[in-house]
Amino acid sequence: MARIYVTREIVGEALSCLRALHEVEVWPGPGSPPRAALLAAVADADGLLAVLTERIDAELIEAAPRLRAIANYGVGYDNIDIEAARARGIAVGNTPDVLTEATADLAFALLLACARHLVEARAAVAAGHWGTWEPAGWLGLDVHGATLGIVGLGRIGRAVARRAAGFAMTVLATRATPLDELLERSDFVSLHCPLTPQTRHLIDASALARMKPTAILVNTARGGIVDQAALVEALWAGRIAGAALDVTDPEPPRPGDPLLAAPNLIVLPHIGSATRTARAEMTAVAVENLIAALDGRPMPHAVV
Ligand code: 8YV
Repeated sequence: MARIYVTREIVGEALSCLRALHEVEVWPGPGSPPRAALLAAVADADGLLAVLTERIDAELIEAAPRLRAIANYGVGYDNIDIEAARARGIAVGNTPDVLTEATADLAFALLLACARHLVEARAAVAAGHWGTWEPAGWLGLDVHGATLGIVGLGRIGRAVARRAAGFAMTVLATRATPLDELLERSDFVSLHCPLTPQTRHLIDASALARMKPTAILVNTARGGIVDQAALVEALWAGRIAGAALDVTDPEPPRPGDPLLAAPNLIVLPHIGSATRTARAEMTAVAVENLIAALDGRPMPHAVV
């Protein structure tokens, strides 16, 4: 029987399968375990089930001499020092596929909401500012027939492209179209690449300057892909028409972060995979990864 530390209460039945086989401790919350508690908890752990808010770095790996398996609860794993895990022979797995459609749904919801001012319009109604029907009120952008640029045509990017086909959109993707050209031609730009040293601040001031002044940026990937200071400036200057972010850097933004005051911006609290089904399936995949690795088998969804 191995000892497994789970850094959050997670949804779904699958955790009971893990409990049947191993000794499982779950951080009770609220929020994530403080760093000191996490370092203490992994000291005698063989397996770790972590979410993106936990920094699994060389220090943590060193503090966990028995650790053999890390199951990340998510498809992105930029919170993990993969090289440090590899050097120690620790298996690392993620939860792809099961959250693809939920995340693509949210990307499209953000695109539509930003294009048609849904958030501001709803707030105006709630505040009693719906005077009368206005011919020139709340004018937004056409989504149907527009050009969508997808940065990162992986599983989620392709799922967004499938939705775009239903709206008769022209889809450009970084696989076939150079980024500069994609930014210049797109009415909507949606980010779906992982956060790596190469993609950090991929969307910086010069990238934003290439976008059409009528264009909208959607980010459901990782906050660090966008240079947020440059985005705030571009929004205030009207260099792009709007942005819709499910992810920020850091998460949440600190109180008083200029991002929160920027115009034509929607910010959501990282809910791309937040459907009951996706989250329960993520639990199942993370548990399968752990059980396999602790049993000496390859993880079904291994990244190391
Ligand atoms: C997860 C995500 O909810 O899968 C990812 O990479 O960003 C989200 O969908 C998150 O990672 C939970 O750890």
